[in-house]
Amino acid sequence: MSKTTLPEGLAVNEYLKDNSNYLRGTIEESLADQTTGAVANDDTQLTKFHGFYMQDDRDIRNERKKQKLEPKHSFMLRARVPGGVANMEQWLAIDKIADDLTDYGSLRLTTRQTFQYHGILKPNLKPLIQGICKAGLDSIAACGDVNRNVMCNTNPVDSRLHAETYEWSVKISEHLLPQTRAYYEIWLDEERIADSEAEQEPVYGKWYLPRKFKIAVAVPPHNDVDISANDLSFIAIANKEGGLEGFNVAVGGGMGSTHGDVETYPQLARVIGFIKPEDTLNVAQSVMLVQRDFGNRVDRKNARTKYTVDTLGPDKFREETEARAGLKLEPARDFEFTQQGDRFGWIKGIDENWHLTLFLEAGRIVDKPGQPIKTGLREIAKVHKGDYRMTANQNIIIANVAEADKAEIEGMCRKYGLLGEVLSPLMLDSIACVAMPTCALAMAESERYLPRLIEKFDVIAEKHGIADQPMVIRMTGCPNGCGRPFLAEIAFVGKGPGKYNMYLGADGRGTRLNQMYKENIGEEEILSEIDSLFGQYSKERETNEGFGDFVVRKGFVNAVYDGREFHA
Ligand code: SRM
Ligand code: SF4
Repeated sequence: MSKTTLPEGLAVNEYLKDNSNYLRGTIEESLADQTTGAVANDDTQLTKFHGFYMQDDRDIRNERKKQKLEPKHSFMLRARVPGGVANMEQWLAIDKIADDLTDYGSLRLTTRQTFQYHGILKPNLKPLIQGICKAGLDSIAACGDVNRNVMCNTNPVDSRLHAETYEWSVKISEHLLPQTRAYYEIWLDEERIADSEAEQEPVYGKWYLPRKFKIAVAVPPHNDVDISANDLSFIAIANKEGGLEGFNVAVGGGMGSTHGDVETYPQLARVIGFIKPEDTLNVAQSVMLVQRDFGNRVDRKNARTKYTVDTLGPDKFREETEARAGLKLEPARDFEFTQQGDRFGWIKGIDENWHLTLFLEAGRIVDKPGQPIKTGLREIAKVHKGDYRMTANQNIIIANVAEADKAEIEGMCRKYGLLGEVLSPLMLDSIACVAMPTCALAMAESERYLPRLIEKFDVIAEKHGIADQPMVIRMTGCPNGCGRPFLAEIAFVGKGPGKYNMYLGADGRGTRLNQMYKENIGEEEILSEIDSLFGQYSKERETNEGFGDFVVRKGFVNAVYDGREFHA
């Protein structure tokens, strides 16, 4: 290990990165240690840059403690799939790896258009990573203080604009990948070929970023990627021919906060200008470098780009971006988002192919009694000639189906319970983060609870005659915000077992934050609040008024357009 050249007083992760020899650390030694299912503490921070986290099964944590056993360690791995597109050969490989190399035997689609495996035992990590790489995927920079999986509007083929923006999301992802060969050496047994800093990390440098960095590309009017949860967003602007004129650039969105700490808050992305398509990579890199250079390296709770933008101010942030990019951003162009979430059912693309968006409960792909969806997606993958597209809302699109194959695909979806039941608008627009039993930070259930809670909301909505009214409802097990709860019309954020803070008032378009309405309530109180609110909404709403707009108009919460007013 080299001696650090960093000043004292920085966040501990800064010294870890500095000493890691470009993300190698002692990961190889940790893997070879057969006395434990864990990896060394410092390595748990570095493995995030390689796409995986150490976890333990929290359902059995106390029982094992009583038996004086170490926690049942296993690993969660997240793949990097820019824009969420997987071909069928890849899907079959992804599916088989879940069966062969994970304890849970499931796949979990995430809120950032990729998938995770849970329950990977240490000896299975290397074969698993080799398996996904063989399928042409990887997990480089899926987590860690680097640019993460780049999101893009799903259904890219429903217009020329979508196809072009998807290409940009892939290029941005490739352009901002860390250059260290650590991943290839440790997991793919490649020779070490570079040594100098310039060779190893020409853009990031030795200390990478102060914190995670997230990018999304969106095509208005659909805000399915929730641009306001991203450090950097590119909002596509169409030219007269329907192609890509360029992008508005938005910076400093994010969700994470800590209960009771008003210094932390979710924030909306701010638009700082417009660029031509050919400047996209340069500007993406330059925004990231402003965050690299100005982001807070002392306090990780204050280190995301949203705080850097708030500290510098959007104008200074733009000037610093322009200085690094060597260009001036043009004035932002007009655009409007009209909806979050996915568009379910069949959509026809410009190339005459069809695309079918399917709802997956909290993104979990596993065979359930009467609903063998994992098997179904596998069997469809064996005959489907197009691809699958993972959405930013934990759902999946069977994309590029020829007219002649449409009936067969739809029949298979019905057979395997992928299309079988009629789902309520509340369920379709819901997101639940993973939370228990794998997430180390969960304070309450989410994935295993929200769908059952929404079934109860459906009964209440029916009673008040508003069962056909869409509403964006999200739940997370803690305030880190993985299910983007602060952009939901109704949100529940875990406070403790069975207890949630309830938030109201986002606009259903992803352009306004919600605000806390009730603190630390359990199911009984939640249902009573929902009953009262739905009752008032059904009687007093204006024509076409969404639920989030209604609760703001009625003064239940404030309209929050700046995260610094979130706690007011
Ligand atoms: Fe997240 C940490 C799961 C999207 C904000 N997130 C975690 C960890 C890794 C917990 C941990 O650090 O030990 C969770 C693993 C749970 C598990 O068992 O799988 C976790 N995050 C997820 C996923 C799987 C949720 C899901 O149900 O789909 C999403 C994976 C996305 C991906 O594929 O890359 C996921 N996380 C998000 C999002 C949503 C987004 O990006 O659109 C956010 C809010 C946006 C943002 O970043 O501001 C988000 N995750 C966080 C944070 C808070 C960051 C902050 O600024 O404070 C943490 C904790 C941290 O970083 O310290 C976190
Ligand atoms: Fe875990 Fe909290 Fe993220 Fe849910 S929001 S997955 S509980 S870190």
